[in-house]
Amino acid sequence: MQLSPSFEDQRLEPILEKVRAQQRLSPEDGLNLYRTNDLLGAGYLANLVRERLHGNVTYFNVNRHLNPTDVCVAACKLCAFGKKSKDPKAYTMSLDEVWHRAGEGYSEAVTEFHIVGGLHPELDIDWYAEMLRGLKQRFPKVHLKAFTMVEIAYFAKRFKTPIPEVLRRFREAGLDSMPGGGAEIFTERVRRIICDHKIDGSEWLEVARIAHKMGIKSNCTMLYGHIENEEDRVDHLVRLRELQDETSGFVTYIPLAFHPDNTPLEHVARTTGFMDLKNIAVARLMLDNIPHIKAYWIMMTPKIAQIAQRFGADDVDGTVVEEKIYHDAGAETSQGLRRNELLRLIREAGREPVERDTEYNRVERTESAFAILV
Ligand code: V47
Repeated sequence: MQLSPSFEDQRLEPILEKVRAQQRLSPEDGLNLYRTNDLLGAGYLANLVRERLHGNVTYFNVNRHLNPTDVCVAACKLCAFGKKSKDPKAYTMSLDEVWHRAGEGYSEAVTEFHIVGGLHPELDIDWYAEMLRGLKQRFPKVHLKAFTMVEIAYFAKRFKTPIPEVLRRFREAGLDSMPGGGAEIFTERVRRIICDHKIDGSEWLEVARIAHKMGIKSNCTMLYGHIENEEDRVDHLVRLRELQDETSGFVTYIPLAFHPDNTPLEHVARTTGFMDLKNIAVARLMLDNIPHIKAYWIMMTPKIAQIAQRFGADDVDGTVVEEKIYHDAGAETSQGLRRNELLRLIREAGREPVERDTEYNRVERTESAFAILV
């Protein structure tokens, strides 16, 4: 027998009916979910979907972030990471440094390198291909999740090379999949203010479409908690859902909370726990065709990421080791978590931790490999 919850907000009743019947939610349902104060009601609904898809499992991975350069020709108001090349604080690693840095965080345990950087005005396409090739040679078992749609569009323009050709060259050099960054908010009105130097929303989706059609999977994101409204967020989710209907290429969606420190939008208030959990829940309900919803602990804090596992999230990201984009923007979380800390975070939420690789295959650890990690 199914227990019927009593919602504080009657607008959630028809959504419950749709969730039970596994029907697609409308943009209006999305707006009602964003507007309700019945967070527990929204979380209950999202948890129904999450448990239907993933049971009691929460995924995590052992990964390492690499940011080869923070030099960036764009000057997006949302960003505290990118620097002009003349800025004395800017850095660009040599290829040897990238490979060395990858090795520093590497143990037998790492299954993924997550590689993103600024839009550098001078590095050429061979440099990037060589970086991937060198990483693959040195760490053949590690999955290379590299370059956002924004970077790929920039390379295509700067190297006067069509997007499919850029992707083909990178795939040949070792690229396995792509992260979900740079999507921000697709609505032009907002994009013009927070990231007017970036490709527009349709172009972001077009690069994803091309990659997916070439068999390259990716993640997707949305940046919330700045100047966007509920309509902008629903529009963003619906556009991701439409592309996913076409390509099935998105693996995981990650809502990213805006961190204002050290950005020109410093006056914007930080997101609250309520808003963070709401964004997880609405995503799980609206994105019925994207398999995984990630509560990225670096951005949400480990405490909120833990609770998010009961509000629709089935993934908490990974060990990360060294994080720059959020920490430059004032994140107070640590830069990495050890594997046993992730395990505790998940177990104490009453979920079963499953270590995964980037493609969500289970990673089984031998005793000796495990000993390195704890
Ligand atoms: O693209 C930049 C955002 C993204 C700020 O694919 C900011 O598995 C908040 O995309 N405040 C990078 N956000 C992070 C990202 C990501 C993270 C974890 C996993 C995956 C994945 C992807 O962070 C950027 C941009 O959208 N960002 N500046 C800021 N001040």
